[in-house]
Amino acid sequence: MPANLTPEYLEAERRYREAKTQAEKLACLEDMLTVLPKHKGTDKLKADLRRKISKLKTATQTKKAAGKRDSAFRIEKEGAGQVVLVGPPNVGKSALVVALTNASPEVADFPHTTWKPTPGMMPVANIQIQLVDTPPLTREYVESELIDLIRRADMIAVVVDLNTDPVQQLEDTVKLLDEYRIAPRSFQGRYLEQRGWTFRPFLVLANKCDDGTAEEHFEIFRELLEEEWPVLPISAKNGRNLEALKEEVVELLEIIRAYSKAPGKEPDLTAPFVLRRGSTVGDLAGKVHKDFQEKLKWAKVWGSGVYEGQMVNREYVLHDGDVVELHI
Ligand SMILES: Nc1nc2c(ncn2[C@@H]2O[C@H](COP(=O)(O)OP(=O)(O)OP(=O)(O)O)[C@@H](O)[C@H]2O)c(=O)[nH]1
Ligand SMILES: [Mg+2]
Repeated sequence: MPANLTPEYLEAERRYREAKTQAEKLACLEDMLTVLPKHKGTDKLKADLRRKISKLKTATQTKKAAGKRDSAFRIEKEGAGQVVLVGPPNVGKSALVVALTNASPEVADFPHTTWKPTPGMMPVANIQIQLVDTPPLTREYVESELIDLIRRADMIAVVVDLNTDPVQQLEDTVKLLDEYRIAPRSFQGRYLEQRGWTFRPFLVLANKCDDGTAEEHFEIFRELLEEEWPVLPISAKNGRNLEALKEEVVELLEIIRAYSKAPGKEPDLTAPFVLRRGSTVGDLAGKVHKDFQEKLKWAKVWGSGVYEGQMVNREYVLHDGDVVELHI
């Protein structure tokens, strides 16, 4: 064994020896390679690690192709929208899912804790939004199924750790996604050729903003950002800004809620119909009942921009909170 191996390396090696699955082994080997001191004495070891990594990757990829159909990475969408949490290892993605939903993925103080995605439902007022915890996204090993999962989501929340070079973490994540043709919705205009690209709203979550020192780190982070990101300083640990996070998610998903009511009855305000911003009375009718969309003649609306019970046609564009009485 070459001299000068650091405690981090030895710790990663210990985890490698204890790893049970191939995916775990692979991640440990990658960690070992990352923390391996770079000097002449470690060249042979480095080559050895690379060889092991490449062998394991081939093995896992062949296995994956065989069992693709019911993969853990196919998460059925539920609720008003699906938000996938992505980012480098150990930034607190799982901790956030624990803090915001009913799910309980494992949280631990070392990288590569999460191996498979876990969905959980986040209540926001009277609707539910699905959050999906994912394994870390790193350049060393990109799982194609993870990329597919991210591509299918309605929104991408990039989580970074304010205490460990968040600017670099954000840039690396965005760049990596860009290489797989996944980009922020706000960048759409910059791409001349848009075929094959997936544009989604991105939200940057600067996690571990627990106290005043972290707050200062956040201010520096924000100043160093080259893009105008929607960004929030948050703490999965003490709950800081988690309510603001929910509001921002609803805003970026462009969700509105509308309620249907029968003539002479009160609407059920606990059971909204979830629509995208810009949706019309006709769209709502389609959600209420397939027949309604075709047969709809007119509607009465209570809400913003109209007088109480104003008569409107199917083209009327709804606002968040509108109550609608459909007439066929
Ligand atoms: N101080 C502080 N620690 C946090 C916060 N959120 C998470 N942590 C800690 O950070 C460590 C990593 O948290 P995880 O939730 O496992 O991180 P992850 O991003 O899911 O990590 P991987 O699954 O490896 O990608 C744990 O020790 C957490 O307790 C936070 O807001 N503040
Ligand atoms: Mg995790």
